[in-house]
Amino acid sequence: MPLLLLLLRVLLLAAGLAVSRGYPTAGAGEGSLYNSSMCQKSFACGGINIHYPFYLSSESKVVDGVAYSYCGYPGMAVLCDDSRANATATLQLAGGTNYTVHAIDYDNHTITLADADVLNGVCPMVRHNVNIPREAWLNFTPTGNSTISFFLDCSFTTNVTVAPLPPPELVPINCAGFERGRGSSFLATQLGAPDGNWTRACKEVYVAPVLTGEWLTSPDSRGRLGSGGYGDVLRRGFRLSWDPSAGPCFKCELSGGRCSYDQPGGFLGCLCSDGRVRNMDCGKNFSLVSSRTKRIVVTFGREIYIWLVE
Ligand SMILES: *[C@@H]1O[C@H](CO)[C@@H](O)[C@H](O)[C@H]1NC(C)=O
Ligand SMILES: *[C@@H]1O[C@H](CO)[C@@H](O)[C@H](O)[C@H]1NC(C)=O
Ligand SMILES: *[C@@H]1O[C@H](CO)[C@@H](O)[C@H](O)[C@H]1NC(C)=O
Ligand SMILES: *[C@@H]1O[C@H](CO)[C@@H](O)[C@H](O)[C@H]1NC(C)=O
Ligand SMILES: *[C@@H]1O[C@H](CO)[C@@H](O)[C@H](O)[C@H]1NC(C)=O
Ligand SMILES: *[C@@H]1O[C@H](CO)[C@@H](O)[C@H](O)[C@H]1NC(C)=O
Ligand SMILES: *[C@@H]1O[C@H](CO)[C@@H](O)[C@H](O)[C@H]1NC(C)=O
Ligand SMILES: CC(=O)N[C@H]1CO[C@H](CO)[C@@H](O)[C@@H]1O
Repeated sequence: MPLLLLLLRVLLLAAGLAVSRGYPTAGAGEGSLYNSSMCQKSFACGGINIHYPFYLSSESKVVDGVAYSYCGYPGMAVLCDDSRANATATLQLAGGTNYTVHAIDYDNHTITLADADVLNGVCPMVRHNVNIPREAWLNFTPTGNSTISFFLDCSFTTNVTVAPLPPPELVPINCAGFERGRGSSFLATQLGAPDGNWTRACKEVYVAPVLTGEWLTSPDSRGRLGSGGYGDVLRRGFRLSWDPSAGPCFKCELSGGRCSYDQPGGFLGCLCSDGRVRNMDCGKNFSLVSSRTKRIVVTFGREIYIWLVE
């Protein structure tokens, strides 16, 4: 047993040396302490499990002297309104527009969102485009996305110089209670999303991202789009994805750390499990996995060492 302990102590010392040797020219913030409670929280909100790289928007802390910093990726702050009977997880996109979080798939790095404005009513009004803030680490998924375009308050004339007549693929929105100005309103799915000068006849044009699916393509569903079917499609939401291997975060996370960013999206450092902030990564970490009478198993970063003891 004493031999075992001695071996361990030597190993730990070696690990300490290896880690400290990795940072001979530490930057200003290297090794400063952070409040480790900011990374540990996983919380349930509206049935959604929210954790890194998402974070509660109210959970900012001072990291490396920078206030309002987060443990998570830029633009992935979740507002949890738990004052209501049913808590709702909300993600804000550009312009402070609110999107209700339907699901987060941490394995596939996708989040499904729906415009909070369209959740109620058979024929909801679309009031804006979806704009992802430039600093946010979110993007439309390369597959499975589509769009519905809305052409609101249109007044067509027969004078083609003013605006030519609309293409026949346009679907009139004929919901009772769908009021937008004096003109008529239309929608078009991506398959037939026509572009052209005729849109000048419409006061407002918005494009809403949606998930692809048979609800867009089957003749039955398409027939119902204009009389409220579009509301069902919008409520299913749309999907955004993030790329965890992008940017400085990749090395940090590989070493077991969590990335910290400031409010405008600047990388602050790697938050390590020892409670310290590092510039790039946490170095190779060292942990004793098991020690039996004749065997010591140790992981050192992603390497595994097994010692057999006499
Ligand atoms: C860390 O943050 C938690 C939660 O906000 C707070 O209760 C605690 O006092 C903080 N610890 C330090 C050392 O600032
Ligand atoms: C809360 O949500 C559940 C499931 O989404 C629903 O069945 C229930 O009616 C909601 N309760 C309130 C008070 O909105
Ligand atoms: C988004 O939700 C927040 C919190 O509920 C609210 O304060 C804000 O006004 C909403 N933004 C818009 C554009 O409706
Ligand atoms: C998500 O990933 C799992 C494997 O981790 C895969 O089976 C599944 O099809 C993926 N789902 C989507 C929607 O891509
Ligand atoms: C069509 O509109 C243009 C521009 O407003 C106008 O100059 C022209 O006289 C109109 N043509 C007809 C046939 O009304
Ligand atoms: C749209 O109108 C502009 C002039 O306002 C014209 O130059 C252009 O050719 C028109 N485009 C189409 C597709 O009709
Ligand atoms: C050590 O590194 C491994 C993989 O590199 C990681 O999964 C683990 O969380 C890290 N442990 C600590 C305590 O940082
Ligand atoms: C906005 C966006 O990323 N759209 C993509 C949706 O998916 C198709 C392929 O299915 C891509 O071509 C688009 O670029």
